[in-house]
Amino acid sequence: MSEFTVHTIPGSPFARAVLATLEEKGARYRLAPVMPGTMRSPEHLARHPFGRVPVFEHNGFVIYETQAILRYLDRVLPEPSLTPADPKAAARMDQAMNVNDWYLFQGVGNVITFHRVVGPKLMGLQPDEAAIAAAMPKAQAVFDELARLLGERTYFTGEALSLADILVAPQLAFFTLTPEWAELGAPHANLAAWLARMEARPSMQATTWERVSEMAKAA
Ligand SMILES: N[C@@H](CCC(=O)N[C@@H](CS)C(=O)NCC(=O)O)C(=O)O
Repeated sequence: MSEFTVHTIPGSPFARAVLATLEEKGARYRLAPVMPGTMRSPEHLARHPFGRVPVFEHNGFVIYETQAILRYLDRVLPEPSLTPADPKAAARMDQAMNVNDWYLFQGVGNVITFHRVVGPKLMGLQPDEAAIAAAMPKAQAVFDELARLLGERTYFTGEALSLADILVAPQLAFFTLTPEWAELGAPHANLAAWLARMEARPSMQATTWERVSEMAKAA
């Protein structure tokens, strides 16, 4: 029998994308909690040489990098498919996923949501207002582009959910916990409505920070 294990700290948006994909596929899985402060431990570095989460295991096969994990899951659990068959729609999916990793997370999410949410909640840090202000012009450009890419579609690639939606939604859900959401996300009615659609999905409801914390406690 397949055994899917996700190593993560509760709250990680990248890990939430993996968990939500498993939920969308109706797969059973196990959460292996990584304790805050242990990301650079020899034990975790053996799983992830860059000291990050998530790390994923399937019957002894270990892999990190969220996009690789999501695509692997979509291949080993083909139903329902989360990759469009149409080449242009698939390219749009890949594009949005790379916008997530290269522009939304780097220098935007890992600054603004770190200083507003992760640092205060997990490390007792005060937000670095100067760092947040410096990240805002790039953040504005990324949110504008995400809204443009989504357009009037139901999901990023059309009428059907894809891996792009599942990767981006946890990052944007994190932004709704910050005051910057009012400036970045809320003015884009299409993006806000898409996020509401995503957050209403059982896969997203099953993988909130609170639900993943409960899974971690029960593990
Ligand atoms: N490229 C990685 C990014 C993973 C990542 O940055 N995860 C964050 C949590 S959401 C992390 O582990 N941060 C810990 C750190 O930066 O020390 C992926 O796609 O999995």
